Amino acid sequence: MKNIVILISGGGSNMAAIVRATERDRWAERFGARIAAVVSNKAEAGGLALAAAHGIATEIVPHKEFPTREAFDEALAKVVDAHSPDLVVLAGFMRILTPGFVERYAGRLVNIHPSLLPAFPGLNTHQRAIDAGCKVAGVTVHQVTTELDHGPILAQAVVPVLPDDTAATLAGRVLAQEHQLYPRAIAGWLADTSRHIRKF
Ligand code: NHR
Ligand code: GAR
Repeated sequence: MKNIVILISGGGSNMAAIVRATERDRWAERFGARIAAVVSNKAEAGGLALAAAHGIATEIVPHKEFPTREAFDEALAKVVDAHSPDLVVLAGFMRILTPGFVERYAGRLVNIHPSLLPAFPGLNTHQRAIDAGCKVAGVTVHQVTTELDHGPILAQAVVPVLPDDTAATLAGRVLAQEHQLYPRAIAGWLADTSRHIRKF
């Protein structure tokens, strides 16, 4: 069985979309894959209850309890490794990861970023797209490398920026696309690796 570990910080709506996709599209049968755990750096993350309700293990590693990023990432890696991950999925995870963490999961660490990368890496993407006068915005699923929001692009979706958009209305339109795109991109990754396993 391929184990997916999802890291969240907040509402977890992308995580919820992935959980729904695993059930609706029978990822266990089709890809031999399951969500092994959902891990949050914030105890109050709304997604934890939903994950638990679906019978998924949940863990909290509160970043504020660690003196350095390295110490936090080491504790996080221990918790993640306890679930033997084949794929680690950042879904609204808000802590920048150290090179040590990224290298440990090289090739099996993905993120969803709410802009059309390479435009607008970092935070506050929707306001920046509006301020730049962009006519389209969107979302990118990419592999995570040590350079923030710069890894190889796996999938993208585009939405229009409308004349009266605020950061909140644009974020909502982008988020609806995220919920379609992220499960599809992960299913694609899973299908790819099963093809390799069959080949060798
Ligand atoms: N880590 C690495 N090494 N590389 C990436 O590409 C990463 C990453 C960790 C998270 C998600 C990313 C996004 O999609 C992500 C990609 C947090 C910040 C940030 O500045 C920036 C980008 C992303 C996530 N975080 C602040 C920090 O000091 C904290 C902000 C907060 O807590 O609200 O870590 O946008
Ligand atoms: C999503 O829009 C995601 O792309 C973005 O935060 C939202 C999380 O929503 N991620 C980042 O900004 C990472 N820095 P969710 O918790 O409901 O999935």
